[in-house]
Amino acid sequence: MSLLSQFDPEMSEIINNEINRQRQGLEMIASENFVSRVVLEAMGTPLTNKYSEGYHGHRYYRGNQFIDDSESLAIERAEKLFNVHEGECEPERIMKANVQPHAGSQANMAAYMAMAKPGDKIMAMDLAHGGHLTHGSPVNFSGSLFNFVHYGVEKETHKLDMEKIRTQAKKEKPRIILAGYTAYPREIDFKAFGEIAREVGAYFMVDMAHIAGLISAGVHTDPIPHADVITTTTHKTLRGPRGAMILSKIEDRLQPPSPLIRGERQGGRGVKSKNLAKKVDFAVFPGMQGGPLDHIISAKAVAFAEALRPEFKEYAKQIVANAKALAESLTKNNIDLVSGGTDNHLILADLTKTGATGKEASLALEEVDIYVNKNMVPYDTRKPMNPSGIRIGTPALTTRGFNETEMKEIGKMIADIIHNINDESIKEKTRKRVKEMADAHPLYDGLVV
Ligand code: DSN
Repeated sequence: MSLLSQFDPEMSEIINNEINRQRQGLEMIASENFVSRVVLEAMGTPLTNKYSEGYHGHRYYRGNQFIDDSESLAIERAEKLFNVHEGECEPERIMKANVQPHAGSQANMAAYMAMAKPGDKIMAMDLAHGGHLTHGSPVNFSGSLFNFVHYGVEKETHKLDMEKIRTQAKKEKPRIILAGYTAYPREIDFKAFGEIAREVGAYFMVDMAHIAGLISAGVHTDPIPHADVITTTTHKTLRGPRGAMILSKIEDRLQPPSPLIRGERQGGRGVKSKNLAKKVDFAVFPGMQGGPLDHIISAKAVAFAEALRPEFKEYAKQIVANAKALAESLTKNNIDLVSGGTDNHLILADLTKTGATGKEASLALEEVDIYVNKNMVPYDTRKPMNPSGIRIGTPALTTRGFNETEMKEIGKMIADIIHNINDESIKEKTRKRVKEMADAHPLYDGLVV
């Protein structure tokens, strides 16, 4: 029996229930994944006990010699993984990692604060077209503090038209142009974005949270040469612990007049240098966060070590191969896909023609232990809480070892449920098959807490 189950059987039972839910179902939420046992182990250590505000060699509290080692190792591995360097190398790859952000939202907030001041204009993708809450939604800090203008995908193709984005950027003259999305199934042209940003005198920021693992493995175009600041969560395709990190160019192309960074709100203290990475560091701490989550930072380092191994490249390739197989099967089974398919790890299905809404479909799929999320589709006529689409992803099942043949079968099962949303016999049959498939790919074998 674990110590936890002896001390707190009530919580132990809840956690074990969740572990079993993850084991027994098909996890197809595009932003979710399963960390390895070694990452799990690293997350649960006494490193959680330490306060370590500041950075290596500049901490506010004593006793941080090993925390310095852990954070430095995480930074070193992050920089190796994305092939960036703090010193001598091609200028477009001179970047520095900050591994302290607790989550993607904090990473984005710090990035905005490092490059802009409240009220400045930021141009990003519309949430309804695949953007993120922190990309300027009015209900989020980003939309309240900054003046966001949004671009979207084309009505016919559901793809980005870079010429239209160029025209809009020239008209809007934003301080930051942001690319990187939560529900865009296509390759992003980072080079074109970078050129546009330079043409209009804007910073180019990338939020690569969804595709970081694909980028690190060379399965998606690399934003590094083009972007000034890149944020990412660490728990999606990167398959690390829940958290985030930021890669920042050391050279600040535009030297922004940010009051926070200039220190006007910090009693005259702050970062006045032309070093953008230092401004980002300052925006994370003390700008945004207090003590870093040191146990999570150590687990990020472990996950980066895993992602540096050759098998991770195979994993990333398989994520995309699985998504393509799934897309093909859904299409064959009369489910419309936004943009007609996928280049990455996710698929956005437009269910309008099926008669089911995204909410109904996600609930029906949950009944058979397949987990997806309801999602707006571009130009959706429905509301966010009951939109027309669902988003489906392959990173988690690929971690469990699912292949293209199984993805094709899963595509048919998903389509059958959606086309027969109230048919209990189909649900019963599907539930059984889901269990067989899940059992064939054991997860956290033997783990009980
Ligand atoms: N919630 C994440 C997603 O599902 O895309 C983004 O933060």
